[in-house]
Amino acid sequence: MKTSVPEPMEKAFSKAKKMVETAEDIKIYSHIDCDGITAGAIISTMLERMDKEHEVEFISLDKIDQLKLENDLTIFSDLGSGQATEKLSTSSSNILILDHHPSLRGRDFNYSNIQGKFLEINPLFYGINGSHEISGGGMAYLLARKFGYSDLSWMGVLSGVGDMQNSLSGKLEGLNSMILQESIQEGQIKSINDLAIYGRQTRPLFVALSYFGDVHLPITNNKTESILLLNKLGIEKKNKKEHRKLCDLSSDEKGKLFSELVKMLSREVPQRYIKHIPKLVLADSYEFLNEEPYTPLRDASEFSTAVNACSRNKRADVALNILKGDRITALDEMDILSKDHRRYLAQKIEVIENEDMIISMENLQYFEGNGIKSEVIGTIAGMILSYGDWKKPIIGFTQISDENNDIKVSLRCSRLLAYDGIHFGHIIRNVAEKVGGSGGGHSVACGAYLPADRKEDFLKLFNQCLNNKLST
Ligand SMILES: [Mn+2]
Repeated sequence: MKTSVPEPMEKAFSKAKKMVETAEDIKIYSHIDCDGITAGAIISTMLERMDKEHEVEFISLDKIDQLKLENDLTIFSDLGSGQATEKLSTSSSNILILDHHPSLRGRDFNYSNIQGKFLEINPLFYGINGSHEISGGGMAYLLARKFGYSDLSWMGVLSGVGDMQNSLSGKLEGLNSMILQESIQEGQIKSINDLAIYGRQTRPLFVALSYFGDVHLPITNNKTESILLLNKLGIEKKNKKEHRKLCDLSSDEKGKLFSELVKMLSREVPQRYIKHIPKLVLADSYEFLNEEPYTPLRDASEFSTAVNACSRNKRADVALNILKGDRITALDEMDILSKDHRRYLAQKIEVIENEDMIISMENLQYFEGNGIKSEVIGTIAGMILSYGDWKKPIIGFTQISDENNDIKVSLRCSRLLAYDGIHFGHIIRNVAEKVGGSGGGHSVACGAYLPADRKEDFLKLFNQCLNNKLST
């Protein structure tokens, strides 16, 4: 795995730098998710420092085909590789793509028919994996770094975490780790090997523990059991009046909790998964030292959730302002959006759970998300997994939007299934294509779009594909 930028890739970034320097005005289209918004923030901050006229717009992938390019330079960030962006080129508008998703063109594409300048930089062209070695924000940072802005590296780290690039190994690897090191050198981040429990800075520990969901444990969705566990280990629940958070624990206390979680997990999982247990419990955490302790901005993983809360409520602008430094107005707005977001998720999950809406098939389980906003169907699938059978993947369905009754599908599963060698991102792509849709994504978190009437076929095929693949 490469932990420095290969020479030919550096050269491509040098060309990109020139394109930026010579452009009069620049438009940035970036993906509307945590990675894409952070990428947009990096590029926008960079251009602002250079006094370059520019505008950032966050879009979803299906909007790209209809774009009309009017600026000297258009930068596609965290998207553009998987779309026919070369068709948008005109003689007066140059295109720069900084993406990490699979490219339709590849490195040897013949650009001779394209009128303007067209430069696509994609890690896959240089043998670098785009799902765990570098994110869209990472690619944006590699450009900013060419201009000497290594203080933007913390956003490169945030985008890697937001894109779940560290989710399987528990740490940032490859070029992500290079970006992390630069950020540590800048004094912006502290990285520690930590317990893999979400909510380090803001959730009372017993609440955080109750969300442990990769494998169903007695503490899962059970705050009483979580409190009992802490009592048993002699871990204080409060500092004076405040509930303690994971970040308050001593390494001795974390050690006790680690051993206990490993013990509990060993009781629950089939033999062939046992060797993977430590990976479920340990992960590096990234703390932003310039942010206030006990706020969601202090921890990379909580920060990325807050950015997602904005984007899923179509308020990417709020997240952008925070990333660019607003800690006053935008922070209040983000707070409200996050609360609304959590409330919305909790309500939907309660309905699914109370009305027994999880339907089990031989190799998978699914639920009908009728009415759930398509932006959050994945988040809900991930949360609902802990109420179902963790040994099978869970699939959620919902309508794409009020105007479009095609189906959005999201799949989530325990990381144990991925450690066991299953890549659901690949499976869902194949199955979706067979029923006239499209799909893809990570091994444990992926999705697809399907024609409105093909849900049953999709389920049947998917279930068949998994025959003999899961441990029971
Ligand atoms: Mn991305």
